Amino acid sequence: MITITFKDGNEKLYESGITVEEIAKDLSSSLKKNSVAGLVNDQLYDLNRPILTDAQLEIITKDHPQAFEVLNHSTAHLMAQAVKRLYPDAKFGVGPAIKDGFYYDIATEHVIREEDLPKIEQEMQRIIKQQESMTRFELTKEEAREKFKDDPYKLELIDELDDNEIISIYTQGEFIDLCRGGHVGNTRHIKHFKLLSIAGAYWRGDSERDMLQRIYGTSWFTKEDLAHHLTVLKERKERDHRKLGKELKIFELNKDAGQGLALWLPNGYTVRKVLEDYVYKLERKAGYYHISTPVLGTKKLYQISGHFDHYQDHMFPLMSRDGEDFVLRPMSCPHHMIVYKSDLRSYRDLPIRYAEIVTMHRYEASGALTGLERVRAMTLTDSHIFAREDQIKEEVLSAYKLILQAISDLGLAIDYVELALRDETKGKFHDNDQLWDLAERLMTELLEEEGIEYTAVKGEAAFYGPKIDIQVRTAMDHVITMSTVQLDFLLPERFDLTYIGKDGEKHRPVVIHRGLISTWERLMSILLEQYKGAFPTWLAPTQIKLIPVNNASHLEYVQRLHERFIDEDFRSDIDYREEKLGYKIREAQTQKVPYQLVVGDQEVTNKTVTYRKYGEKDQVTLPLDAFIDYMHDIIRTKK
Ligand code: TSB
Ligand code: ZN
Repeated sequence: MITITFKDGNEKLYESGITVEEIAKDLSSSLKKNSVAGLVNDQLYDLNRPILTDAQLEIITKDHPQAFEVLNHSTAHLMAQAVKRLYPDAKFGVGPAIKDGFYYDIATEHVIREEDLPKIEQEMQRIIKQQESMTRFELTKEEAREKFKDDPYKLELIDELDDNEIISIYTQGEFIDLCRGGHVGNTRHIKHFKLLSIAGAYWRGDSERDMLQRIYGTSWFTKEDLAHHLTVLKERKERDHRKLGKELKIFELNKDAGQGLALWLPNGYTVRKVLEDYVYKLERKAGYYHISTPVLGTKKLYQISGHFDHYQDHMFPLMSRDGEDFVLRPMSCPHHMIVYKSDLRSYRDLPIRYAEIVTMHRYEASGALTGLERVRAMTLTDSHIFAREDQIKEEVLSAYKLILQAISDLGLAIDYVELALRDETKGKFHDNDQLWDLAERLMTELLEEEGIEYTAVKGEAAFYGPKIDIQVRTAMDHVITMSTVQLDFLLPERFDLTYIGKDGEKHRPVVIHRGLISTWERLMSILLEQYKGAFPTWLAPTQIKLIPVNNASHLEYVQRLHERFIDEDFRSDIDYREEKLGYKIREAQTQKVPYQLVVGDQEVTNKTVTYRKYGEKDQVTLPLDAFIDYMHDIIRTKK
């Protein structure tokens, strides 16, 4: 007999070899129905794994935080068995549970396509009906090597384990798999699942190694939960900027042009241009001066700054000409330091705020590239502010406030503010402890004093200093940085920046790096997702779409309206095509044009305008001048 101690301290005697499922059944029938696995002495146990010694037991029920993981991991095994039945040559990499689901990496000659997924699901259903027990066996490393001798991936995993480690394998009908465990014990417990997609994945994430086929799926305890999750996924897809960017003809990504090198189409470029004009005015009002510096710089420049030592992983390789080495810049800071040094500075000149729309290039791993969200060529609304020490807090704060202003003008929602600090155990940060302590203290104090809520995260700082980052959540549920203010004592030292103080002596300024509203690329991805492609009028690529009911009789008036609108600086377009009226209206709708103006006899006779706003049913008729005033108001107030 063994003693089982429960979480609440109660004890009970059982026959050795009893399973979690049997204990659950003994306690109550509802507990049995809801049990998924067990924690035996804090170790995850399958429902059907025998308990052999005295132990502490917590039964994992469906509402336990670990239950979803156990279910999804079990479903991954189920899928692997089905795949192996359909494609007998299949070998398997890893198959973990992930957030909201699971995947399994598969090597087979058969190229798995979307159309194959229902077939695999059917086979999974068959295995569920067969009620295959998922049974655990423990082997020595030698025995495990023998069992998996035809499977190079599993052999590699086995070889990495300690020599005297006990290795567990699971059988499930004819299928065996290497696994630590934590399963639902029998395939009949798996009920509500769906296979979602297929992607390529390198074995061990290494691009030098085999490319496997990864099938993603998701598994839930109830039909309703599964249905709800599938709706969420569908909505996410609808909001995904990659899909919207294509439909609205905003940007193009093309293998031959280069991965992560986005091409801006007329609609995208128009929005970008409006944003650029907006940022220019905003910055001029806030005391910034604009400069322009090249995308190429010498290696030496980036050695002085420290980018070469701390940031090389993110840089494209060197280019050489006439015995000189060049880099494509990953940041503009070094150039801006040189601009500061182009003149003698006095304490009265500070702060100096240089702003630039900076095109820069970063090497990002190909697996990390995501539409416009993470690219390799990007253009940042950048600034470097040179200030005296006594001006630091004021300048960081006003940069932060300007960012909030821009975010509010753009109508964007932020997720949270992050204070990104260094991790002193990692080599990617500069190593002057004193400067780090000072910079981190100042940034923390400022956030506290201003009552700004923030989350501090170690290891996310820039190599030169701490950052205040404004984080946004994407349709794919990634958290990315939109805006940033960074405090830097390092670059002023490395470039030996000085100003003449009141005392006539040389002093060192500090540098504040500021990214206002990210790169145009990332900002566009955020705008597309947050507005679901329906830009507010002031940003919309086309603000007014003129649709003549009948080209022969209405085109002349339409043409006059169009010219008037252009004179008023509205972005107007005419749909001249000999298509059905309904078709043209529908297309203006799918292009999410904010104002659709259908022009017929009434409008021509009365010199009026009849518009329908995107997303609204009703039409409104106004005299032309009233409509123009109305549009100016909408655009000026950024409604
Ligand atoms: C603010 N030197 C500073 C600058 O002065 C700097 O470059 N900071 S940064 O590294 O944090 O980048 C600034 C912003 O660029 C980020 O906050 C992010 O919004 C955007 N960004 C960074 N990497 C990418 C990328 N791969 N694709 C698109 N945008 C990016
Ligand atoms: Zn910078």
